[in-house]
Amino acid sequence: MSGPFSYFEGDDDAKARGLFQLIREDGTPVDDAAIAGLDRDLARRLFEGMVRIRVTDARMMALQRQGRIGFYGEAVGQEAAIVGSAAVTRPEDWIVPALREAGVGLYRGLTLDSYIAQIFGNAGDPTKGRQMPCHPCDREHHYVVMSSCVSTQIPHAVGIAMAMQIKGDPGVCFGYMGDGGTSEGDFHVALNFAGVRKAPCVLICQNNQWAISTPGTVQTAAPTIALKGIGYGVEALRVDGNDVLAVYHAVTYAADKARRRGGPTFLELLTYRVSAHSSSDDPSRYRDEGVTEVWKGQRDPIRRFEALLLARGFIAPGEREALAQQIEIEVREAIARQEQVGAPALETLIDDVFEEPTWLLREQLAAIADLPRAKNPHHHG
Ligand SMILES: Cc1ncc(C[n+]2csc(CCOP(=O)(O)OP(=O)(O)O)c2C)c(N)n1
Ligand SMILES: [Mg+2]
Repeated sequence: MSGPFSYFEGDDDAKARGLFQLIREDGTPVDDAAIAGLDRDLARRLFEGMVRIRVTDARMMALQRQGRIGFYGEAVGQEAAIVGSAAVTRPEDWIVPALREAGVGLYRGLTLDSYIAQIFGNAGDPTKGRQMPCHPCDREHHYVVMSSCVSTQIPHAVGIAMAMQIKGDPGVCFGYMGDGGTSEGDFHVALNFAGVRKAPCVLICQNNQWAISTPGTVQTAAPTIALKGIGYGVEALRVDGNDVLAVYHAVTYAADKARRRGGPTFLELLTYRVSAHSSSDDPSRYRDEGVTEVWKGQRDPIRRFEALLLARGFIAPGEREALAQQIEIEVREAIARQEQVGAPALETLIDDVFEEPTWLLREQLAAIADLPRAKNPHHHG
């Protein structure tokens, strides 16, 4: 094999230190032949998925600044890593997200209404208002709610994959993490189990180079995050996470292997957290925002793919703007609907603890029933 795809035939070290890329920063292909067969419908779906995340995030952040929701975490600049991997998943697979993968859920069928209901913590929230905003879940589409504790998602993902293996379930489990997550003990336990048990999982690290205010340079002494997989006998790939086609092909390689029960793969998708960590953060306090501007501008993943699609005639000039406008209408309509929905019924507070609420829970519920309630059920002071 020649061209960029020969990367997959490299030795372990070369794959974990290299950087698989199909589209250059300016939108030109690294190798014309390598993307000659690009499917127009797939390309348009990837593009649409990325624009959807960008528009939704901007709208929700505005809502937070207006005081209408308590908290929000954006994924600006990471859309290629999110959508490029989401597009590989199949309905039978399970997804265990970390902080910034709501776009994977949306791509798989999580509705905007359910996503926004969770952020409001209203009666339509499948988690009954018990989680912070930005913890969506979708049982129907096998999208597990994010566990807030960094890195706990990885043993969850590997454990689900092991269960699928034992039960003879044909799917694959996709587990996500951030660069910060790879410094926690759970990461090492999970990778070890994945390697030993050949768990059918695809473990994806979105290396956005920041863990709140901790930069990648002090996160690890390993030359790359991908290299950490090798010690556990897990094949590791390092990919340009702002190149949606590179992500799509690398994750396809990993998922195909897991579907053949050929073992797990650990992917480092190199990207950048262009936004603040969350609506509670101000990154100008701890980093050079001049660097951010570079990632926000010339390295923007949507701009890069848009240039390629325009050159191929897969989208028309102005189509991105029209698409963004259409999505913004959908998001605004979903917000308008969900903002009207009231808080979850007070009785739901004691659901799901025991099969039948105990006398103690019922007594506590009765004791709080007459207390005044906040108008906005999810307003974090
Ligand atoms: C065990 C644990 N420690 C600390 C935190 C607080 N915290 C939330 S997100 C975060 C950083 C996560 O960084 P990374 O894994 O790189 O993900 P990113 O935010 O960049 O997507 C920290 C320290 C937490 N949620 N859980
Ligand atoms: Mg990070």
